Amino acid sequence: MPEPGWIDEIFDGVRYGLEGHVISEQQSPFQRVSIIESKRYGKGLLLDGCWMTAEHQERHYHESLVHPALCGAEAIERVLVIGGGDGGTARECLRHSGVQELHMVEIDGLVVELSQQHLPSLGGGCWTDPRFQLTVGDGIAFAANAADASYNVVIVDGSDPAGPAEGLFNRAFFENCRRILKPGGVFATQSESPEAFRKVHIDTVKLLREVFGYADPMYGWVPMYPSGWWSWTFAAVDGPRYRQAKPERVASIAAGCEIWSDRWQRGAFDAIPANIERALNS
Ligand code: SPD
Repeated sequence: MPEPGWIDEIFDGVRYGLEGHVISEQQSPFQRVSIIESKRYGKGLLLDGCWMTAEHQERHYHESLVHPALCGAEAIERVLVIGGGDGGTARECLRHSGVQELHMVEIDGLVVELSQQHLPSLGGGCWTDPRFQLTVGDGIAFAANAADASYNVVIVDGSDPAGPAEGLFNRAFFENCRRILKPGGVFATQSESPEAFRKVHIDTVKLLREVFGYADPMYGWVPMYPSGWWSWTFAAVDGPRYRQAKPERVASIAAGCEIWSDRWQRGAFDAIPANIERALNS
């Protein structure tokens, strides 16, 4: 077994690290994919040296990204996930029995392969669920080619806006996501840290408000990400329906959540930092 050491994401003069060792490191056509074993959070995944997920911490991120959208959309029969190759987002979506079809489009097949091999608890049963359909390909092109009004919920689970994920933060992509949403639909994306990626975060929320009409960030924690303070932004065209969780859907998933609850969600939307609220309104 390799000597344990520190595995760090270095960002803007700060190191965000876990004690552990690297199990597998491979270069895909898109990025360096690393699987690590950590002392505190179990096995984890990094892409190009940036933290993506870890077994004993992933619930913070995936529950926050999925449940406001799946509890707020008018209907949830057809769900599209762009990115999310570790399977955590698909797993949380499929906990909702109203989901009949879940299409996931992940650009990097190596992320899927290594997650299935080393992080099986992330995807859980998603990989063999008959409702689940995986496309290994470009999610931006997939959204551009999808039919108008074809999904009830569109969720973007990408990495930071550099490399393969850069196009997941621009107007053309968001416009396609709005176009492919059915009436009463909800769009969700991870929207970076209000501290470590302040400008990207503000620009993303403002752009989503322009494109959809309604968009609000929700704040929580992902301890190993830069600053540990993270955000997810939800958007809709017919009002902020993502803020109103449908009681029957809450009842069906709440007991199985570690972080998310209807109450937690309300607080997390309200926990907008004053300086971000001012910047969004300026
Ligand atoms: N800075 C990290 C942003 C990563 C967002 N996606 C994580 C993938 C987890 N499914």
